[in-house]
Amino acid sequence: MSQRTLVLLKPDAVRRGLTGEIISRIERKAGWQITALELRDLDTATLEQHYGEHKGKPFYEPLVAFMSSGPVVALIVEGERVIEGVRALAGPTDPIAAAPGSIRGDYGVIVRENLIHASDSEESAEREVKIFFPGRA
Ligand code: RTP
Ligand code: MG
Repeated sequence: MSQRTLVLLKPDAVRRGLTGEIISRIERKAGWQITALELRDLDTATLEQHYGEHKGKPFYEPLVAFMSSGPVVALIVEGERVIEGVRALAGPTDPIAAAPGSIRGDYGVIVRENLIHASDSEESAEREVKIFFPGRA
């Protein structure tokens, strides 16, 4: 089933020069297409919308501070089972628990600075595409 997903390469990925490497892994998957790609700074209002489900949790404030600490690369990726697929490429939230070979497992150490966000369901994907690329809604 063809789907679309919203991917963010977080400020740590941009600062460390890992965006090309991460985008390459996504591009190499058969049949997936990057249909939007933009480097941008995120303001607090955008992050409140995006991470609203985590508001009130202890990691929320430091997460918003981290996500506004530098530019991110926002992408829409489309293709077969791409929602589950990009999350599989990313690995679990905690990079130390993520298997080597996954993006977080290969490059991450800190839970917050885990390099990549990818939508976790079709509902999240549609909601997040509207936040980052309103013209594609
Ligand atoms: P994401 O939403 O960024 O794709 O990541 P995820 O689904 O794997 O993780 P989620 O539970 O939605 O958490 C969102 C982001 O918050 C940071 N986080 N820090 N205990 C902590 O310090 C903690 N827990 C989560 C991570 O950056 C995580 O990706
Ligand atoms: Mg999440």
